[in-house]
Amino acid sequence: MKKFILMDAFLFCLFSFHSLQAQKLSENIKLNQVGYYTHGPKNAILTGSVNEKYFYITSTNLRDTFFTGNLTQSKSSAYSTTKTQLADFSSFQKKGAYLLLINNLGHSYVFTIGDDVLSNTLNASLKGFYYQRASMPLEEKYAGKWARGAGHPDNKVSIHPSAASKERPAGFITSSTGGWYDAGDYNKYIVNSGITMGTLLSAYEDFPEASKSVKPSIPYDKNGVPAIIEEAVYNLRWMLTMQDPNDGGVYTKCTNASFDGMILPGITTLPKYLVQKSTAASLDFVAVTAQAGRILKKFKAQYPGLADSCVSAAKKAWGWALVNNNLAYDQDGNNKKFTPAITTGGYGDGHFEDEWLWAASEMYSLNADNEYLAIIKANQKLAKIEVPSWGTVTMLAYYTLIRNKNTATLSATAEMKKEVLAMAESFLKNQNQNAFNTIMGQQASDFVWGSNAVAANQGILLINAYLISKNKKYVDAALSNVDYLLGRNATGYCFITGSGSKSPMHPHHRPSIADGVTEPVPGLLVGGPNPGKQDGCVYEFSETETAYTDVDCSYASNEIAINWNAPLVYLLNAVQALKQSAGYVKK
Ligand code: 9MR
Ligand code: 9MR
Repeated sequence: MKKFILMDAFLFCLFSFHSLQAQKLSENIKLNQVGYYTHGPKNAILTGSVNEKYFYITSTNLRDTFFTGNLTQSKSSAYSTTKTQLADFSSFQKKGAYLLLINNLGHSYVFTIGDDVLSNTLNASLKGFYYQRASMPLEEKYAGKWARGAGHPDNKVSIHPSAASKERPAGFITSSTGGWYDAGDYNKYIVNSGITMGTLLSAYEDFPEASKSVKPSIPYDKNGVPAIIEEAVYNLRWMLTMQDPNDGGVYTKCTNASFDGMILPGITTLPKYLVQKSTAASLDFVAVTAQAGRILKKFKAQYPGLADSCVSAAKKAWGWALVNNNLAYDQDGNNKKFTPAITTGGYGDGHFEDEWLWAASEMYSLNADNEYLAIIKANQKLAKIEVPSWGTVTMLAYYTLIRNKNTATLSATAEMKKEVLAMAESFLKNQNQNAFNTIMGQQASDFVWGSNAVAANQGILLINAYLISKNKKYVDAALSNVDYLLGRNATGYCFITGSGSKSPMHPHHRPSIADGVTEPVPGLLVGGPNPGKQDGCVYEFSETETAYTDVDCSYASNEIAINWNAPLVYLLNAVQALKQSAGYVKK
């Protein structure tokens, strides 16, 4: 009898080994390629059609099967011809590395289950900012094979005719050194730095304790300062150079006349300009410097004088904006009047209600003066309520007023809380009708230039809904968008360079293109599916949710940008901070 059982087991092993050997990697299984929390939700998506009822979670050599689950009925996706089936293995809670297998189809990429699965990607995504630093060398000690020279010094930039004033006429030379390169290009834009800095500073403000464990290997100048703050201060110091000390107005950007070629930073010595002051740049500057002033009071010993400088810069820029309250950055208009013509990124925005709201909210949080409250109330009725982007910062005002003790009880804030919860509910309402069961991608309008930042910013909104209500369902929903970014999406890409198994190899990122290193600079979130395809490149797939291509030509789907990485840092940090409260890991 004993012998028979052994024989039986031997034959079974042999049989399953053989059938499994026939299994190959299948790109049709889309899952979070980085990892799932031990006790958290775990979903994968099968795309295409198979005639199978079951899926299996196996060891990485496919020899042991640990879990068997049912595939759900097939669904048609609303934004492509993709058909999907869901594989839910949330009840499988054993730490380790695994594959998901479907007979006669194949297996997924390796994924892990554990208590700290997101921390490497979180560290990498903050380090992505270090790699964007201008005007300082990236030493091998920190940057490894992506080490490089200092890039653009930007210590002699000239005032563009569009920005000329009595004290600083056209051609006046000043310094605007430091800061982060915006994206795949080497220019530095205040409007986009605005939302980026607001988001990073909020990642710290909402979760100060968890932020301390985000520790990428970057040069730490200051003892006891969390890396998020260190990194943000690098860009903050640059932002302060963008203010005209004479009148307080803020230049829109520090830029070449036209984009550099596909070269390493600092190879060209083409002139850089500070271009036209604008209302949006000045108000975004107010918001960031006011928020930084508030936060940096905690770090007065490490950054002597910086908090105070920020507060006075904020007040000065506010004063300028009150006088110049409707001055859009008009690149085309300027190019008709001034030379050289400037053809780099516009970040042009002609609606300032949301910027007034954000700037006033930060100023009021700093100093509860009725002047600011009146502006908050007036603009609250006018500002567009939508997921934040560089041009619509309404929600950044909401988050600030909701977060800060002295503003959380305002009647205006009560309204804002309701609106955040209503938007979160609208996200949750039809989640299970989405073929990928994520919050991202329930509407075609999610798939814009930088759609991955839409996913991350939806996540932030949901985290704020949790902070207001303490209802864990919002964290689960935010986590579905983490899965989206890490591979559970129609393209099957994990959208962060250097993370997961199938991630972008050819981002539109000048250093990555020019450095001769095979792997792109890591920790950078690419733009993602964008059926607009404004770059005119060849896309392998072109449907709404699949319009992404991993070629360096594609700046409309495969560039990277600081305002996309920042919400990624916030979201991953928030989920790490809340993983115990949400029950994803045992205390
Ligand atoms: O490289 C530029 C990228 O950073 C911008 O996002 C994009 C849109 O403004 O433009 C890219 O530059 C391209 C330019 O617009 C047209 N000529 C080719 C340039 C490089 O691909
Ligand atoms: O992210 C920006 C996107 O919303 C705009 O549609 C696009 C075209 O104006 O520009 C994007 O921003 C780019 C900026 O203009 C230049 N640096 C690279 C940015 C990311 O592609």
